[in-house]
Amino acid sequence: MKTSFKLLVLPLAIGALLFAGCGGSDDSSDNNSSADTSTTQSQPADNNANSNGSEAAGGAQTLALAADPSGALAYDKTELSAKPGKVQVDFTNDSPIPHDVKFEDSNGKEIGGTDVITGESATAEIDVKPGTYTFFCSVPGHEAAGMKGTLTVK
Ligand SMILES: [Cu+2]
Repeated sequence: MKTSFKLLVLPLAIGALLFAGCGGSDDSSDNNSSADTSTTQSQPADNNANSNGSEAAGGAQTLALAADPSGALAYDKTELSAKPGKVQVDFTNDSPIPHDVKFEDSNGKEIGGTDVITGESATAEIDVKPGTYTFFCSVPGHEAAGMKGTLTVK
């Protein structure tokens, strides 16, 4: 009785392990594919990230950056990081001082940025490759006062 019980249980246990393993990998691939198709229109969302708002599917990345809300000439971060590709930067300036954020590549060429805003938010879209970029506020004197930082892409 004991022996036959073990013989019965062991294959079941192995089967359960195999099944769990399959289930795990199925889950992760399900997540990936459902992220691509869950929006009502099953187009790649890269170009529609703006109009569709909250759901950033596929490779869309969003970074958040804010100016010091009390009016200091500073961002809340001096370092940002992203993966290569399109990056949406949500910039918030809740202070009474006008600010923007501009991005430059390592050659000093501007690749994108926001308008100068006061007491509101703005969005910049940039397309980046692996490397180091700088960001700064273009309002005169602000970058020199410390409104600047580094965006690392890898
Ligand atoms: Cu500024």
